[in-house]
Amino acid sequence: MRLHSSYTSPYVRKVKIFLVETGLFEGIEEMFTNPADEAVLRPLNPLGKIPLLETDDGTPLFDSPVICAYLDTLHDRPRLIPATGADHWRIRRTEALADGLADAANLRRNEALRDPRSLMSQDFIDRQDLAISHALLALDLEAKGWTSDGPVLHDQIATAAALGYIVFRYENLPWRLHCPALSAWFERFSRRPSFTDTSPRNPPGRPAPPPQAVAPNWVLA
Ligand SMILES: N[C@@H](CCC(=O)N[C@@H](CS)C(=O)NCC(=O)O)C(=O)O
Repeated sequence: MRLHSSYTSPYVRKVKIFLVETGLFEGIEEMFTNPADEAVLRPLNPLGKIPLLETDDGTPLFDSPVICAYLDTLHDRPRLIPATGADHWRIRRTEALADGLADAANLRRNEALRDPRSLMSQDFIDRQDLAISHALLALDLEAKGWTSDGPVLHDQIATAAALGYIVFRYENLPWRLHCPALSAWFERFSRRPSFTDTSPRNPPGRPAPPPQAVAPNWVLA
């Protein structure tokens, strides 16, 4: 199998954490694909986005929730996404929440870096800040159930990937103060090899990105 990936994408990181946690990582050929490379990505994914998984029979799979659900059928450990029942829907919903957090963080960043700055919409940024703060609070509620002796399922993997992106891009956002359960859980999860081995980094040979034109805010009281 071949995974089209990148150095910083939280969705790619989610897939990679999933691969490590299920013991499937060794069987993967990782290919760093620039989404702007129309010739490689567009024929495989009409949306031109990564992550993109080419399965052993050459089938292209996207997006990250679909890839993870597929990968969960390939290993013989306990499922990270239970196939049925309330836990299935709870975990899928938390994945959607975590992915939405990453979406808001990503959209906000692109908007805050808009050039020329006169085109930047502060309203749009404010709306993403609201989504970021509310999503983090909702994940804090979820994290209250994630004890150190419980299993690490896909809800935690998706949350770790999104939170890793928040920490990478918005290191000054004071979320830990408002989300103590999430913060304590993240401290634990951050020590897992699946997390440390998949840290985002600036692409080789590319300069560090410019600082945010508009610093992120915790918008709730
Ligand atoms: N919902 C998608 C989101 C994927 C996504 O937005 N990927 C970004 C990288 S972080 C991308 O490829 N963007 C390139 C583009 O939109 O042209 C998933 O979960 O896989």
